[in-house]
Amino acid sequence: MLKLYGFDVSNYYNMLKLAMDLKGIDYEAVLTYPNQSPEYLAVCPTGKVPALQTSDGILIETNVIMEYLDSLNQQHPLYPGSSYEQARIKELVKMIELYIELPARRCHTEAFWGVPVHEVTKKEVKRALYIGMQALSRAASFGPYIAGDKLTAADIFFLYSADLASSVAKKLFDVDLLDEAPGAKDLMNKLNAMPEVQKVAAERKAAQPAFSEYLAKAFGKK
Ligand SMILES: N[C@@H](CCC(=O)N[C@@H](CS)C(=O)NCC(=O)O)C(=O)O
Repeated sequence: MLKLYGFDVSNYYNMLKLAMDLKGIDYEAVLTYPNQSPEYLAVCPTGKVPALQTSDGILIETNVIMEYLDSLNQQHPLYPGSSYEQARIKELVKMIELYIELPARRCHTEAFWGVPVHEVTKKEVKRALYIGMQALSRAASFGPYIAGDKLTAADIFFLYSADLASSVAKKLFDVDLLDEAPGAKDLMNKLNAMPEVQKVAAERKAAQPAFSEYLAKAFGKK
């Protein structure tokens, strides 16, 4: 059986949990926080999560794992359509990761864990997030989903990346990032109303205390 390494508070991990649920793929969850222990580095070269153990070997990087999962069965295709349409979904996934997820991540410590980030970094991140969300607004359809009328991998990335980035923008800059992309809020609400998404959210909430303990050790505070 597939083994998924990660923890329920991780947004990248939750992307894969949702994908597996939608696609009806069974897996064993292996509770793992990111770490640089020799044991975990032997499994996952970066020490990050998620990582997926398959019968052929390990896979890392969420977008790569998502594409692998989608190749396993025909249930709820996450990259539907022609070669061009599939490439467009991958393009949108990449835009969300590079221009929304990664800039916001630079401010996670201050937004979520009370560990301050340099003012220059915050200034850069604020600008990058505006530009990133506006770029996504131009590239995406929001009709109602990111790539059109079907829920695809791009929506899963949007759900878990734009959500965290919006929290960062609200907490640190007091702005509503989703206002930069008409249709984004409606889509977020639509996705959050899905029972599969609510299940992931409930498990995330339940896992928060254990994650806080982990952070307390990692950063020396709660
Ligand atoms: N590019 C990786 C990023 C994964 C990632 O950053 N995961 C976080 C947890 S949500 C992590 O492991 N952080 C610890 C670290 O960066 O060392 C992916 O797509 O899977």
